[in-house]
Amino acid sequence: MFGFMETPPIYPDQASKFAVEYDYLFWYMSAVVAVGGAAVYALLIYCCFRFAKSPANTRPQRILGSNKLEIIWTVIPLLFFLSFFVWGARVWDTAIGIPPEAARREYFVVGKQWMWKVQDPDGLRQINEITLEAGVPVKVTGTSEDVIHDFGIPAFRSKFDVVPGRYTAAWYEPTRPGTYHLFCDQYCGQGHSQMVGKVNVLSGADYQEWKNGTYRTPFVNAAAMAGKATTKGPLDGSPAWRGRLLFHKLQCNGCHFTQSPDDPTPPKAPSLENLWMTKRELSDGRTVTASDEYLRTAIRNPTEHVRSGWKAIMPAFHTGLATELDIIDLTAYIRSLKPGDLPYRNEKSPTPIGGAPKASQGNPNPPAGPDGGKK
Ligand code: HEC
Ligand SMILES: [Cu+2]
Repeated sequence: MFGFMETPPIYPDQASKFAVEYDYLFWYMSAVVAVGGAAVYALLIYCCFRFAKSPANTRPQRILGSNKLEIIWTVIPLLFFLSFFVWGARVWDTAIGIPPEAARREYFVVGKQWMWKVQDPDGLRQINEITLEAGVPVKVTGTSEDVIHDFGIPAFRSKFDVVPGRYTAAWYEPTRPGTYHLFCDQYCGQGHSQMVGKVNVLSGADYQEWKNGTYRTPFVNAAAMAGKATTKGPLDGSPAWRGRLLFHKLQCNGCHFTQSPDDPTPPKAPSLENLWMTKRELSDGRTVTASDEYLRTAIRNPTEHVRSGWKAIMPAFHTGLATELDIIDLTAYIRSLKPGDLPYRNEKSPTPIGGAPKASQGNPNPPAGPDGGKK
């Protein structure tokens, strides 16, 4: 209905199963209150005129109660209030009763002045961001490192307090892919208003890419609207992230690197950005597609296909140096590389989430808070 960064709408998106259920109750209560209120005011205005002082009638008649009226105006509202109670209790029951299939996919969130740290069921970590698969129910368990915060997602009609010293939980079944607001809904100090983030709901295929660390977000956000790149490094814990560790450990960036502004050395090897599934021209005249198979051979046995215009100086990384699982991780990392992602030559260790800026661009999401979110 509304873009992510536009003025928050009065009526937020309905992006979870529960949101729909909740809204029915909300509109039912609003309708009853509106109709009831209108009836009371209509009666009030009617009586003002009907029983107004007039020359013919200066003293109103004395009325000494009416059991019929008393019963009507007690029982009818009571029935409505009881319907609020029964319906409300059922919706509440849905909200707090975590179904077993949701409990099997448990996310952890930790609130901290003033940021959200999120870890998904497979250990991938994000800051001020939670990524969910559409149609898959999940449980979210939370706690706090300092004061009481509240993990609130209006599009899911869900919020729950995270409390230092104990675990609290909620569950969602997101229904619509998209990006939604995440708020801290409990005033928690000076930086409270900056304790906001994004909820990314991805469809199945995109979600798998995301898990590998190779998914690049087309999510609409401030940076995208300003025409700036929205890319980020792979997620901590993902195959691509492990691949990045190996890329440094095996010193691939001794040859494949981004030329840094304060180091004139030109790269000794082709850039690996935007490489996956593109056509590669080889020195023997063939043109091949850079599939996973191609990448594996390029690492295991580089002389089998040498890029035209480059010397065959790349060492073969045999099984003693890189296991098959290592190659899968390296491949995931290469697949994830978009312009600006290839590290500098002298870059030693990869940057963890919420950490230092990347090689070629400033950190698009500077962590909030005076401590720079380093903890
Ligand atoms: C000594 C320098 C050097 C090192 C170290 C090195 N490479 Fe290479 N690499 C090259 C050169 C030069 C080429 C281009 C010639 C060729 O295709 O063999 C290349 C080609 C590649 C290609 C194919 C690129 C394309 O454009 O199709 C991939 C993929 C690759 N390297 C990955 C890696 C990985 C992963 C590592 C670390 C495990 C690594 N390289 C380490 C020099 C190096
Ligand atoms: Cu907070």
